[in-house]
Amino acid sequence: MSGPLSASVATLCDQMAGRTGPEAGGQLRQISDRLGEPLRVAIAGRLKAGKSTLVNALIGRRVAPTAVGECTRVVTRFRYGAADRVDVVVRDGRRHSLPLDDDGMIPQRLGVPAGRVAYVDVTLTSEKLRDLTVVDTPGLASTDGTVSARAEEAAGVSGAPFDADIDADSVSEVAAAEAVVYVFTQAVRADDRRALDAFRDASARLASSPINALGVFGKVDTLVGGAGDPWPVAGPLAEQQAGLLARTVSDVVPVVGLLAETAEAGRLTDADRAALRELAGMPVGELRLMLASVDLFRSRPGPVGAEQRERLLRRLDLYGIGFALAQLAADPRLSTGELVRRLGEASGFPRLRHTLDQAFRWRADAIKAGWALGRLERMAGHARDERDREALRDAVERLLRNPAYHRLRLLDAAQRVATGAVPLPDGWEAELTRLATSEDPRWILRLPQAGAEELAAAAMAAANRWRVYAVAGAGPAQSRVAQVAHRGFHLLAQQVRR
Ligand SMILES: Nc1nc2c(ncn2[C@@H]2O[C@H](COP(=O)(O)OP(=O)(O)OP(=O)(O)O)[C@@H](O)[C@H]2O)c(=O)[nH]1
Ligand SMILES: [Mg+2]
Repeated sequence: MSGPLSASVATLCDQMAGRTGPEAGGQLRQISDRLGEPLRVAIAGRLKAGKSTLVNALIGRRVAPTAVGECTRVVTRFRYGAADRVDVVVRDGRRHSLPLDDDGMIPQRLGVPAGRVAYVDVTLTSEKLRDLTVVDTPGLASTDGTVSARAEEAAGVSGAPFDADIDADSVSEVAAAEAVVYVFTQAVRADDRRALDAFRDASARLASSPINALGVFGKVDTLVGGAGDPWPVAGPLAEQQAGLLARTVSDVVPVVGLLAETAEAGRLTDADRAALRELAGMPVGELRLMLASVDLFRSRPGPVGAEQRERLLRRLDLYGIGFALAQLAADPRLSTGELVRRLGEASGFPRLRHTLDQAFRWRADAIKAGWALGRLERMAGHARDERDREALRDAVERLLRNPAYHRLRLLDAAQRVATGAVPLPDGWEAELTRLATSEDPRWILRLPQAGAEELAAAAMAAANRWRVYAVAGAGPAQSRVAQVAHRGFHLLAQQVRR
């Protein structure tokens, strides 16, 4: 399922692999294999931020342990496969296979001390993984915790905010991700920002930037007390956070991860619905008391037993329970399926999914092709055999002459602008970002109704503006960016005329 850019780089790698020496050939085949895989997204964030819960929601199955007291200690990769299977990859490269446990989850005991595990490789038959590989990571330590010197050396980074016992193999497994979702709760703190910066340095294949990083404001249901509606607070807060993090993430999406997991993984049963229905029949004043706190929910007299109440708390927490009760009070005949659908909507997850699709999956092709070209360029510089080096250099140059590859240059330019490395006036920056991150000319040019002729004219006008800016505008860095944008709009004009 790879896009046109990665496909042509893969073809190139395969062709070259037949012509170069065995060492370069092996590396080329590795790059090519990797290009055929789905985009990898790493989920990062502080301890107990709700990362694994979100991973389960993305997979659509509850496979990653999230219970109280169970923290993720090793990097875990979830990818699509023909059968469910858990492979523990040990630091020496050996693999031990394990079955999922009785609940269909990764067993807590891996049979190998966590310190010897490089990462856990989980393949699942989940359809949702067909075009997205998800990497769950251990919680980031506060900024004083750093990777061991050995790990830093291996990953070529320093000051990455992992716990000291995270080893080099885990770090490089995270570093293999092309995109990052950073989960935080409450307001972003200064050390969150440092942690995210360091994580991106350790992880992003492209230079780190808003192009391949997304923020998730998690557990928003805990922002307000009891079963109160968090959204009036969560929305504006997330927007503020997005402003603060504009140079780091493309957007900040608020979610109730727990509800997303429950809805996406189908964890609510008819029996749960029946229990909720009974609770919904209680006198309003009594219900209000019950939903005021977790302790009160457990201890107030009422129709549903203690065990069932715990079940509901674990799946919905107070906001979810209150939301479900309100739905059932308004329509007592609501089916379990419809209730789950509404809970999913209330979790904010659909927006996260949509943003992931927009922001990452569409860019996946360019992100991966860019990564592969970077690898090829490095090989062209370092391959042992002189002839291999030359052949690789030629091949990369030929590829880059293809107009389609201009998108990589655009993405690179947009990234430098988005991170603040090359400052541009606001309007110009926004226009460049639209051009680099979309293929919809109407959206790029902000002419939703326009026909081909009008779009072509607007693209040419934009191309000219950028050319003028490149010549007369600002410093040399801006000028280089402007030239890339100029050519991009020129190509866009040709594309809409065709
Ligand atoms: N109320 C509420 N609880 C949540 C939410 N998301 C996760 N939790 C709970 O928070 C606890 C921690 O969640 P995890 O998903 O394990 O967090 P994590 O970031 O993976 O934790 P570590 O791997 O230990 O760093 C679990 O008990 C979850 O059920 C949420 O949106 N709302
Ligand atoms: Mg976890």
